[in-house]
Amino acid sequence: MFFQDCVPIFQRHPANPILLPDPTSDWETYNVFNPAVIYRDGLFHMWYRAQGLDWVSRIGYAYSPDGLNWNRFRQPVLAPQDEFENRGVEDPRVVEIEGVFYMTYTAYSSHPHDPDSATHYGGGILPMVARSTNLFTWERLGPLVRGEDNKDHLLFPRRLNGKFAALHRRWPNVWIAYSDDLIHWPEELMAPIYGPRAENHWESQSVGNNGIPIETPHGWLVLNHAYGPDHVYNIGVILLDLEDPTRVINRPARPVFGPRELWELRGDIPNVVFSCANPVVDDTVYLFYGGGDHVIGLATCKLNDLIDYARFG
Ligand code: BMA
Repeated sequence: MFFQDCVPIFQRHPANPILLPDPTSDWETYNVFNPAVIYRDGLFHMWYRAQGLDWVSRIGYAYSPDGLNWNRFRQPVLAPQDEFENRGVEDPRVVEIEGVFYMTYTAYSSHPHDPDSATHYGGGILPMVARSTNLFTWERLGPLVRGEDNKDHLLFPRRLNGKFAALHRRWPNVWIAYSDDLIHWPEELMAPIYGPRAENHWESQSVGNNGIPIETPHGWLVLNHAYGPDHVYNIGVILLDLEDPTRVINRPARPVFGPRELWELRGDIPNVVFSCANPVVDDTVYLFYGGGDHVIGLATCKLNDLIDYARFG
């Protein structure tokens, strides 16, 4: 097992892990992980993936004044509703655009939607988009694309050249997509941006998106995840052009975060730190992440330190 040296930018919070499974609940009994988090009006809002007695993923909601102490709803806010989601709703990412909240999540089904297309563990996955005006009730708009192995999708926090924009993962590459209505995503507007790098062990096999891109004067700061042949999940950073994110400004060679703590090295899946959220509050980046697909952790850094590494690393 090879643990790549990380650039020491992020600090783990001493209160970690900050959210644990709840043995008194039937739907979040075993694992809580990979949360979306936004900060709004003095509160952190979290939507987290949970697995309970039936091992089907649902999405729970919690809020917190400090990002450490969470008050959670007793029932999930998103649960599978049809055959396309019967194995679960996974890995939410939430963003506010023009006063409306959008969640992207992976719908996981026990049967492939198109038997000739790539599948996921023998089933089908759909990269879904949903909308909410109150944080709790979510209206499904539909998938970004059908009939292929596509997930890790997220929305940019504003329009680019008048259109909604998304990053998605059409394996093995991260792609851009654009839409006028968040329902239709024309194929001719899609383009690959970057993929695994064979020369770096830690990101030689697979890469994917993390949380919502952070807008900076120097470009979109985008955190991502990657693994090599030993399946150790690390977190990297890449800087993309503000108006044309298919233009990579810089992609540093070393990761900024990797599994080290017992609850990151063990858990349901070993050696995993997997993040779907990096909100910025008062110039601090809050990296919320799943540890071992089992619990939720928090690490923070100064935004300027991350920008510097993304630009010059
Ligand atoms: C990815 C996703 C994540 C998970 C990770 C590590 O493919 O399914 O939900 O955290 O694998 O197991």
